[in-house]
Amino acid sequence: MPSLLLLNGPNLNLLGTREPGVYGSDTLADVVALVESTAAERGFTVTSLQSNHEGVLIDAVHEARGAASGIVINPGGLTHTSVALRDALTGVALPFAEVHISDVHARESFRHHSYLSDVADVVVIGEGVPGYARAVRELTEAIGRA
Ligand code: CA2
Repeated sequence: MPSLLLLNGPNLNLLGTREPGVYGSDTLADVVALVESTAAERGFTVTSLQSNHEGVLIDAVHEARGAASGIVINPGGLTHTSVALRDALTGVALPFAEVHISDVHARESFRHHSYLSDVADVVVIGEGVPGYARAVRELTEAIGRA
């Protein structure tokens, strides 16, 4: 069965514990369950990783080559800083979806730029945790068309 890699970046392990006004009350476990069930409807399995470390996320992107058909990633704050994560994603040339729970464009100006969006196949911003399900649906559609 084809598979997706779900990556969540720094601080997303805190989901559901703080800042419910910004990120809602769902936990990271809820995110993983939603992505797994949405992917299963499309015939995909999911491997999931959350890390607070840029290099761990980059290694996971590299290891996805040959193992996954696509990547769903919420890079957290690395969205706004990491050329290295962008290079990893373009380097493996797997289709990927960038997800942000909050509406980054309605927040501080330093959150308005993403190093990933212009090379992402799918971008979902500001739809809360349900945005991960849309990302899976659109990414699996794109993989099916490729
Ligand atoms: O909206 C998103 O999903 C973000 O990627 C979340 C990042 C933030 O740096 C981006 O600008 C937008 C932060 C993730 C931190 O998540 C927390 C969740 C609950 C409590 C504290 C942090």
